[in-house]
Amino acid sequence: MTISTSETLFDHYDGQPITKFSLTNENGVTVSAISLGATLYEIKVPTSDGSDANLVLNYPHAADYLANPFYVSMAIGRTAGRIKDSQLKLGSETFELQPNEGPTNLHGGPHGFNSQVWDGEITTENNVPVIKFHHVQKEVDDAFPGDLDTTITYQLTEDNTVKLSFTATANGHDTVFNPTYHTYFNLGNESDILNHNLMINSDSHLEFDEIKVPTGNLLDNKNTPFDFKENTKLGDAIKQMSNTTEKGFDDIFKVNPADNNEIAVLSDPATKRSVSIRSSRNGLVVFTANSFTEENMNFIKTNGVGKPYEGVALEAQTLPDSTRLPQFGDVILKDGQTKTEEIDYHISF
Ligand code: FUC
Repeated sequence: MTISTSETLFDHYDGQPITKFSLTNENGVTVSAISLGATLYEIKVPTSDGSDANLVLNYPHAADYLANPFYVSMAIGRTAGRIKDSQLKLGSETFELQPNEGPTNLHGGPHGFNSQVWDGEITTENNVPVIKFHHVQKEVDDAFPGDLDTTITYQLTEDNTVKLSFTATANGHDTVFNPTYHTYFNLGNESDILNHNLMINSDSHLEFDEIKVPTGNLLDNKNTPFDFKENTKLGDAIKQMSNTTEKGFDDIFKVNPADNNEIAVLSDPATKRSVSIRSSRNGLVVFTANSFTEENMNFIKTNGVGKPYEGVALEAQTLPDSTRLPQFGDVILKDGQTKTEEIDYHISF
């Protein structure tokens, strides 16, 4: 199996060059990433008319990625999700993080992984070409304890799996590490995902307070619009949420990874394209882009206009704020310790 690679100048951001790196397999599948935010730029698959289709939302310019609060397909860290009152409890200590949503620290705060320009290269790992991004997330920049030496690797396999792996080492203090990708999929040829089907290996989702901070309670999915155990048309489920403020999903599902770590499958019946999401961790955020607006959402897919339900973000992670709510998991990285987390997208078309 041969993987061909390319590296091109994508744009400039803040005076810095932003590079786009690509991997293409012999089936004609391409995955590309840009160094701003280590962002997943595209997953392209061949179409029957001899062209190709991009399965994730993207923008023409680097600045578009930070012009709105939606983290479009960007790397998220040190911690995905919301930390109550921006107070990170770690052992007997409490660290004051930087708030970026009212009192809350969201997705690593204002200086998280997504806001950084990463050092990128195409290199090989076990003789296979990979895209590798490196960045040291500094305590002085994001106020999380300790420095976090972080590498994000993209690999594309011959069976059309995009393998994303995050490896981090804590230096100077114990810290937390719960990365994800904020990937917005739109697998079809339409400008929304209402006709997509979604299956999630989940029996429950998280209860929130009025500012979306988890209370620690789990709510049963059964007999509610949150039941995605069987393949469910997203448009039907979203319609059942029409009397909620959100008018769609912005929710955290507790998931049960299958033997192959599958936690969810998104599919588009019209084009027969699908993605199986694999992760060994216990959480998946589903955000159906309910609050996308026309402004500052310069999507290539819709020629410069954003609209609700244009994509669905599926964010595999450990359930959030788990140093406050230890029943949600353990994302603590001890000083000097190294840990790897993985998310795989297995594509069919
Ligand atoms: C998800 C949501 C948040 C936010 C972000 C863009 O992670 O949980 O509410 O809107 O996406």
